[in-house]
Amino acid sequence: MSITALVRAIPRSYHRCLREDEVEIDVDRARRQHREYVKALEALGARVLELPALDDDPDSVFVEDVVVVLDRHAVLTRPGAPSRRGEGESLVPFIEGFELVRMKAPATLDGGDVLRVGRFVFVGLSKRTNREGFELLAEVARAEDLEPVAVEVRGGLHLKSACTALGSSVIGRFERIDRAPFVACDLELVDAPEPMGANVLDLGAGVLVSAAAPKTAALLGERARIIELGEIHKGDGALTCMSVRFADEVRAGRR
Ligand code: CIR
Repeated sequence: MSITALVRAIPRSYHRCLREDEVEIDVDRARRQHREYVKALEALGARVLELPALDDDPDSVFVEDVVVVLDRHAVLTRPGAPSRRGEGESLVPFIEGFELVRMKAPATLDGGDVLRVGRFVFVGLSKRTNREGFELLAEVARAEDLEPVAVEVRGGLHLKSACTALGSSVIGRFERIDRAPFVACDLELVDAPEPMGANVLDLGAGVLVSAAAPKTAALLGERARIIELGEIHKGDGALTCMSVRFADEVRAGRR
């Protein structure tokens, strides 16, 4: 199974991105880290489509938040942060094989709150994703015979700041989210030994792990591919948020 990954280059304005801590960001270093991320995706067999930077949208490298791709549908989200609502439209040509759904107000949802594991679609109710956003995505998921599950996110930015897929299991920090919704779906849970270990990117051929999560890398052993993401973490980003991945390359745009 080949994977297509849409990514978007770091914009010149990245140092002005939304973030919890006003730490200074080195845009050139962020660009180097982004290039390493792209190389790592390719090394694990992904076909990477790199979209041009949107220099006026400081958060636009975090492409996962603006579109959610299921098996047949792509949902263009209405991000929780108003400043991010112009990022999605230019992605449309790249997902042209999917049935497009545009999320409308009052719904808000960030793709960082959507975790697909098998036929389950977990959706975090967070600072960025509201109940209406969940309901809209749930309707689309049900149309594909997938099972939507709402999960309260008690801390941090997104659901996937707290947990991500590891094969058919879920690895996470379960002080920020309840285990119960995952246990009810019979999923195996793995405790991430450190906060940055909650967001890994499993591409089957290997698992990308942040250099800020050495214990998690050790736990995963030979499957781990460690990459440096310091400037990305400063922008409250992690591994999953910098790409939108889907399995069927026939559906990817041709531009
Ligand atoms: C934001 O606050 O929207 C960005 N600075 C970070 C978004 C990270 N996205 C993600 O983890 N899915």
